[in-house]
Amino acid sequence: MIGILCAMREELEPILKFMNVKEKINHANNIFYLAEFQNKDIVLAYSKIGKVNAALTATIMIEKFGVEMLLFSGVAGGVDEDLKIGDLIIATKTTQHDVDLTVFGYEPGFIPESRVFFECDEKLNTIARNVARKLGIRLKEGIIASGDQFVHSKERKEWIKKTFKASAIEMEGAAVGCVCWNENIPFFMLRSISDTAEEGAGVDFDEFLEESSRVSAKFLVEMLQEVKSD
Ligand code: 3QA
Repeated sequence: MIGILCAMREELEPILKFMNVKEKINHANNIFYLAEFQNKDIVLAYSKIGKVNAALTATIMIEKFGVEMLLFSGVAGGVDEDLKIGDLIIATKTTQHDVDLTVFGYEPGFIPESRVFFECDEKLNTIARNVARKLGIRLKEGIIASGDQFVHSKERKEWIKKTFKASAIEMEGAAVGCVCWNENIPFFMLRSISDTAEEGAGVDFDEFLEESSRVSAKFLVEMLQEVKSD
């Protein structure tokens, strides 16, 4: 079973269009769509916004539905200069930019017995790179930083960029990364840029959420054809 996770309904809908949905299961205020796609069993859901919601849905996918890998698709605020609205990025690793235990001498993002960065699965990232090359699509990669805030200021964005060497910002990736690291499940994170996380990001986000969600969804579905599952 493959798990596909989004944060928002708008991010999941363009993926569901490609799926043959067999059953819908309500659990913990989430809807889990059991689907088939090219003979692969898939469970899909959107978690709602933020790290806590994403961690809950990711955990249920692993513990209740027994997924063997988790793929995330959605939108993000671009940090790298060359990331334009609509561009695609995969995470090499994810981190929580709003974790601050620095007064105790820990580096930003660090939690004792946990870690600052959660690595994404190299095999899945290799599949993504190959699919991008085959289709002639530009696919960036880099660190993606997550926090429970919609970033809309140059100052906060620059701090996150400087502190974590982040290429993009969103609100769920590190939560799913953390759950998958603890559960020892391969994790893949794909995002299409909806805004640049500066002043005006809210307006851009509203304008580009739908289109960028579609870009990410289409790429994920292309990729799914190359993903092997049991
Ligand atoms: C926040 C969404 C959340 O799931 C994280 C979008 C895109 N740009 C970002 C930015 N900072 C942080 N995250 C992001 N997602 C927006 S919800 C708005 C309310 O919508 C990624 C993201 N600059 C209401 C329904 O339309």
